Amino acid sequence: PDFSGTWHMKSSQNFDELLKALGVNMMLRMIAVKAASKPEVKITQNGETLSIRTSTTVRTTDITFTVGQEFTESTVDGRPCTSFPRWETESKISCEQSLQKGDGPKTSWTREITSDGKLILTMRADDVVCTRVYERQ
Ligand code: R13
Repeated sequence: PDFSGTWHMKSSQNFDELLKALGVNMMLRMIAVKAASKPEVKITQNGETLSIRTSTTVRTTDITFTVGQEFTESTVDGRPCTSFPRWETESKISCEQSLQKGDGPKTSWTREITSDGKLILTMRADDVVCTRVYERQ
């Protein structure tokens, strides 16, 4: 599928719980949750290579990866990790993360294009799942 486009978030569940599971303190969680309620996501895709820019007022992240190849990124709480994205289905990328240093909850994300053209992002930390639904601008 085609992930490319400028995406706006329509709903978010459990983002605060996710940060809590990652051990982020209440003050930083409040700042992060507020900023993450109005993100802008820009994706460009070339075959199996995706670049994703996720912008908020307090934090912008850029990742570029090719499905099937390891890359370095950060967990949502900002810890460097090695990530391995793979196709879980024809329209869903599933990415396991492993921390470069230290221990923490097991983290991963998925990004999926639904048949009605929405982008669904999930982020996990152990058994906590945050689900965010995006629509094209
Ligand atoms: C600030 C510092 C404290 C930590 C943090 C974590 C996440 C975020 C901000 C911060 C934000 C994340 C947004 C994620 C989105 C994901 C998506 C705990 C490191 C800077 C407060 C804002 C938008 O939908 O793809």
